[in-house]
Amino acid sequence: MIKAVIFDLDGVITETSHQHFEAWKAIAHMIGVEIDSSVNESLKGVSREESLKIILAHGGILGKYTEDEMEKLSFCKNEYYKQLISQFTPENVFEGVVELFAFLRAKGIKIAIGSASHNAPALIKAMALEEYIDYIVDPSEVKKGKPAPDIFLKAAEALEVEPSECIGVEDAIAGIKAIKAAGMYAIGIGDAEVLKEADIVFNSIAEIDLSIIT
Ligand code: B16
Ligand code: MG
Repeated sequence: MIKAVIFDLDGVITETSHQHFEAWKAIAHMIGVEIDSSVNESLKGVSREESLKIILAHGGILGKYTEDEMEKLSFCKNEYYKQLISQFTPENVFEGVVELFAFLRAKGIKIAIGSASHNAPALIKAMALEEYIDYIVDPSEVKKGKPAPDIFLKAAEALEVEPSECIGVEDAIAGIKAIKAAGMYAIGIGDAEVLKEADIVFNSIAEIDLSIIT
């Protein structure tokens, strides 16, 4: 019996990958690295620190910067990203999300956010979704990011449910791997070819077949 659904945020509830990309592109350009949308794909679901390392490796300059310098670059990226998402409103919520949340609430199924983003609470608030959410995982409280299962296991623990009683919803390969490693049922949102490790894939959240959940 399903007792909780744990949702990724970026790419599942709203689209922030464009804003993450714009912010990383600007920082990368500043240090002489150009990134395209294929690099952006590899950043989805990956922590800020790991994302910077992927960009530096892409530019062939991994190891050039000290930990301190990398922290400053990540800080600058986040400041720019925060500016870009400062205009987010309930209009930015993907179609079908509010209806799905209301359906889960009515069924007594708990809802958590299992995002790698430290900006998730601010976005949930800006999009007026707080009333539906029982728990938001703080990524700084878990040891390993996606594809490790930690974020999803933390959500299950906080909601006091077993992993086998949870469904995870993700748009990134790293996220699907994390859900499966946590021992949960994985719903992928996006391309079935890309998310082939998911138990089932839908094009969008609005297309989820609710009979899977109940
Ligand atoms: P922040 P998700 C992830 O969110 C993004 O997909 C990824 O691009 C980003 O680097 C990561 O959050 C960390 O975000 O810099 O805001 O802490 O897909 O796990 O919701
Ligand atoms: Mg995502």
